[in-house]
Amino acid sequence: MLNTPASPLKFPRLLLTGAGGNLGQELRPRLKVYCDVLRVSHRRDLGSAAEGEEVQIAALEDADQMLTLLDGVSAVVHMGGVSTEQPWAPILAGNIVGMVNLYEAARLKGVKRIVFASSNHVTGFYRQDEVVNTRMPPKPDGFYGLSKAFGEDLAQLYWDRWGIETVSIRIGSSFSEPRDRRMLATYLSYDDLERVIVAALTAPIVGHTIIYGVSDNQTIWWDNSNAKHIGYRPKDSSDQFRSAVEAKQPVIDTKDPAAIYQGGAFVKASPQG
Ligand code: 15L
Repeated sequence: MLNTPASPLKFPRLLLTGAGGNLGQELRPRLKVYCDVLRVSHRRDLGSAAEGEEVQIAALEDADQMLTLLDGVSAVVHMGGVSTEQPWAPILAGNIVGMVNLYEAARLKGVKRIVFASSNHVTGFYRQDEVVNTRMPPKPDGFYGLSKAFGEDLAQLYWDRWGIETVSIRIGSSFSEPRDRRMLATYLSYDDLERVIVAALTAPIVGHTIIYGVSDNQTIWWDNSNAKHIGYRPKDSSDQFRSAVEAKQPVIDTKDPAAIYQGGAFVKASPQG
């Protein structure tokens, strides 16, 4: 966790969706410092509220629950929804219907800033020998990446039409450490995850901005130069893990699609589970 003093911009009530997921659990204690009240939500029980928290159970595909969830909220960090390749039905419910419900609720309740956990899998079918910037067309590597591309387009629509601002963060691989050779390029430390989210929440003007959530790794496939106005400066890197990862995985099969494309194993995952 960052040793951050009180944020210059403190939200009266910040909503964190998907608070029970892997990254949601990591962010829950970290985001508290940036708001007076942190409302945490998930589709299942989250336990009792800590000091300064409100716990609210809500399913993304339930429009009424989402409307209640957004009531009185100043900004949203949307980590909810399906976060891996899965059959179409759960992706449709969580990432398509759920996104529409979230943005409709934001419009009806007057919420003006959303930070959307998009994914690098929006561009997973670019090759690992290409550097992709945020204005290049999407090349999703499965239903999951496709649903995140939809989420970004939806965010653009709600900005153009209703002035709701979004930063879509195409998160790389946010774990405690990189797990394989691919993640040496895609790694996002938890502290840098917090940094990019806080920058996205607090940048004064964002419209709809797309940014890759990635640490300052030696090898990198993503160019964030179109998103410099967000003010995100990664401070961590996968480099300290490089020799251990390379020793664990000394050989790469360069004919394997997982080694050719940026999405890694996602490009081969069966959408039917
Ligand atoms: C993602 O979008 C997933 O949510 C996460 O589980 C990782 O697999 C990550 O991408 C990745 O690309 O490593």
